[in-house]
Amino acid sequence: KTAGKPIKCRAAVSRKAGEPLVIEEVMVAPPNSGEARIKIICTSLCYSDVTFLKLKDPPGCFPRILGHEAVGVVESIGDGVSELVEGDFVIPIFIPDCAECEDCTSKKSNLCSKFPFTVSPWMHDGSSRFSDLNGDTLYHFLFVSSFAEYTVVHVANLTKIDQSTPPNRACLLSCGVSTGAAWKSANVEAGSTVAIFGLGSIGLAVAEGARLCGAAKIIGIDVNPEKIEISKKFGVTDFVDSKNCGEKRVSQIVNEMTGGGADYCFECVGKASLVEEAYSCCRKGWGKTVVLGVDQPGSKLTFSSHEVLHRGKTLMGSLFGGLKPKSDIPILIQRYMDKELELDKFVTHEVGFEDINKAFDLLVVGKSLRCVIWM
Ligand code: CXF
Ligand code: ZN
Repeated sequence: KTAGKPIKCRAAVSRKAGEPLVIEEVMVAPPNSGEARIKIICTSLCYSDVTFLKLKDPPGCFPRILGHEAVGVVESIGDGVSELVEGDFVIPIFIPDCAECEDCTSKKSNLCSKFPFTVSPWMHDGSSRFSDLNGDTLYHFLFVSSFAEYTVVHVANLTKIDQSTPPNRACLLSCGVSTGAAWKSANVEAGSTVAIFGLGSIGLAVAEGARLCGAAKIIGIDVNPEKIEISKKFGVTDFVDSKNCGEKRVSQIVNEMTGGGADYCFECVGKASLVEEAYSCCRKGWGKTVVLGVDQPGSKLTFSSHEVLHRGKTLMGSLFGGLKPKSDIPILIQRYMDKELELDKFVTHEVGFEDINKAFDLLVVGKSLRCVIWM
């Protein structure tokens, strides 16, 4: 029995900005009140792991255990935990869902007020459950830190799933594919036109959802023309090569293709200039632009007052696609089990834990969508 005792296990530690992760033995403390210790079954790589590995400290933060897309099984629980028991299968999710604050009890918000989301190097109580074998503290990442055989996560950041769900598919719902499920919170209707800026996993997850919603035209926009073929599998019907628009702006091309703008535009890159482009090609009167990408902190958006004030458009920001983890994830899993939401095509690679750095290499050069890492 390991409950109540520290566990020694392997973790892939990010020791220095931009350098490969180092697999080493670490100590994982037992869960505090409200937390669970999880044995990770598999994890997958999201571009945010790359972004935070690249950051020089500060604001980068080392040594750190990255990773935030995963499926695990509960090894032990801390005091006061009633919603999980040992052996439960869970998906950790970086935005908390405490189930009791004004936001979590409202259908209209997914931004918990009890544990406000920040990119903190700590657990919610400001401490770490990880140390290396010298006794030095290792930092957490997005309240998940899944690049370890065991991790500790607050129950507000855990969604229980059915044990029959394939873990190497369910892990995608921890971040990228769920963020792209913003089509759900945006209520994309049958017959509508959708423009997607950026065809990585998030953009393709938007396309997949727009396809499920019965969108009539799904325009994919990317700097890389190699995305044309793959994006068709996700429902993209028209492609704009943004490096080859001649004199025209992408928004002008989308406005022409849609006869006045798309009903829904999604920004899936994290670039202020693309938010402006997306907003300029959503339709007057009812067009909605949803921002899913995350730009550098402090970046500024510029809009003309005419475009914002006189054209009836909506600009909406979100984290995790506006989804509420504990209620929306089970719905997405059901749609996967019903063979509607096709998660398989996002998984381009699968590797063993010892090859975790290969997963980074593949994602950085744009060769993979999602690489599953088995522990
Ligand atoms: C992102 C969300 C915004 C802050 C950085 C991390 N989440 C997941 O990739
Ligand atoms: Zn992510």
